[in-house]
Amino acid sequence: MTSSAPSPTLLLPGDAFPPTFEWGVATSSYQIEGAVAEDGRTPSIWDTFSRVPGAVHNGDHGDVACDHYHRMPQDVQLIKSLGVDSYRFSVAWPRVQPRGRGPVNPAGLAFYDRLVDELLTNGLRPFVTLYHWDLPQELEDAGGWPNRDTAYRFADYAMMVFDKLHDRVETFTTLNEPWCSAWLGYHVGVHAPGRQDFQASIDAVHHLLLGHGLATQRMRAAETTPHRYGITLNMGTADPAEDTQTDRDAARRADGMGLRLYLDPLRKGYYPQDMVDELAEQGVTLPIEDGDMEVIATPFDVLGVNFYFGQDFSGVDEQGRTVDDEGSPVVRSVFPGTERTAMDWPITPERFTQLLVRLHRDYPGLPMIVTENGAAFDDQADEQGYVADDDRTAYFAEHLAAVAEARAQGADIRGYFAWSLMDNFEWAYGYDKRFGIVHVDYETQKRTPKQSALRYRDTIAQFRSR
Ligand code: IFM
Repeated sequence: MTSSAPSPTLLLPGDAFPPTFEWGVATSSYQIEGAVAEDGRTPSIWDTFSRVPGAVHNGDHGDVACDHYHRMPQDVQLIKSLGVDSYRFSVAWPRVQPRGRGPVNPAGLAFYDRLVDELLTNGLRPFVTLYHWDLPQELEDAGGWPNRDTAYRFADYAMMVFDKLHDRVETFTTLNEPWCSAWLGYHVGVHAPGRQDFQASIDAVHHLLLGHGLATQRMRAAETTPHRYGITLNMGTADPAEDTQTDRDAARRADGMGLRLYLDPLRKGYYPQDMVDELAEQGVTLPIEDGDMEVIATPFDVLGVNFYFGQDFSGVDEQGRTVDDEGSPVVRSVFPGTERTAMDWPITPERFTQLLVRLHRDYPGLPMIVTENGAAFDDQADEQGYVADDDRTAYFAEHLAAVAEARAQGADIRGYFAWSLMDNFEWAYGYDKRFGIVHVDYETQKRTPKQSALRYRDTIAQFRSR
C-alpha cells in the first residue's frame, strides 16, 4: 500500500464475524484478462458482441482489459496485500476448450494452473467460477443457451477444469448470475449475444440450470476428496411500491422472474407455478424433458449471493396503464430512497439484510457466501492514482453491517467477496464504470489501492485479531 490516507476500521460489533468467516475479492475472466487471441483462445460471445456498433459504451472491448493474463503474479501480490483469505475468479471457457467442443487446450488451461499455484504459494484460497458469461462463439452459432446441447457441452468443459484443478481447488461454482445470461442476453439484448426473444430466454434459463446440475453431478462423482459445489445468483428484493393488490402482484412477478424461477427448481425441484402459468399466458413454455428437474435439483453446498440493490415494484406504468403494449401486466421498478451509485442503482443496505434473512427462511439449510457486493462511483484519482472514495468506503461499511445484521438474525452466511478487486470492463458500460477497490490506470496498467481497499484490509484484520 502506498497511500498514507487515513484508513479507519469499521464500527461493527466485535462478534459480527467469526475468525472462520471467509473474506475475499472477486473478478471475472473477460473483465480483466485481455490476451483474447493468445495460447489458443478463440472468441467468446463478448468478443463478438463488443464489436457490434453501439452495443458497448464507447466501443470498448476486452482485448486488453486489465492485462491480467500477463500480470497475474503481480496481481496475486496485490490480492495478498489486502489480507483476504480467498480470491474468486472465473475460468474462460474459450481458453480451456476453444470453440466449446473437442479436446482441452493445454496452453489455455495452464494459465489457471499457474494462477492456482501462485495463489496457494501466497496463502490464498482459490474460489473458482466456471462460467461468467464468456460462451464460446461457436456454441452461440449453434444456438447458444437456448439450445439444450449447450448444457451438455458445459458439463464436459467443467470436467476439463475440474480434472486439472480439483487437487488444489476446494470450491467450484458453476454459473455466475444465470438471470443475466438468460434475461439480459436473450430477452432484453443488452448483454451478449444481444438477442431479443422471450421464448429463447426461457429456454436459456432451463438449459443453464440443467448445465449447472449436470456439471455438479459429474464433478461430485469424480471427486476423491470432498469439495464444495455451488452456484451464484444475483438477487435483490422486490417489495410493492404501494400497499395495493396491483403493486403486490407486480412485486410477486418481479420476484418470480428474478429469484424464484432459479432457486425453486434448484432447491425444490420445480418451477414456481404462478410463473409457469403467467409464462403460458404469454405463449412461453419451459423446455422440460423427463428427468431434468431431478438433475437441476442436485444437492449443492453453498449458494453464492450477488447483491447490489433492492427495488420496489408498481403494477401501474407512468401512463396509468396496468397492461403494456404486448398485453403483459406492467411490472415497473421504482427505486427506493434517493442515494444512487454511478450506475444509478439505489443504495439499499437494509434490503441486503432483508434478502439474506428471507433466503435463510425460504430456502433453509443452505449456507451462503456473498460472492459479489460493491459499487461504481465517479472516482477522482490524484496524480499518484489514489482515490479517496468516501462513497464506496461508506457503501462497503453499510453493506457489511447489513451482512452482520443478517447473521445476527440467524442467516447462515459464511463469507463475503468484494466486487471487484480492481476496475475492469463493466460489460455494456465499458471501462467508464469503476467497481474496483483498486484503481487501474488503463494507459499504464498501474494498480493503486483506493481508500476502500485500505478500509477493507483493516476491517478484515480487525476480525482476524480477535
Ligand atoms: O461487473 C458485474 C459482474 O460481472 C457481475 N455482477 C455484477 C457486476 C457489476 O455490474
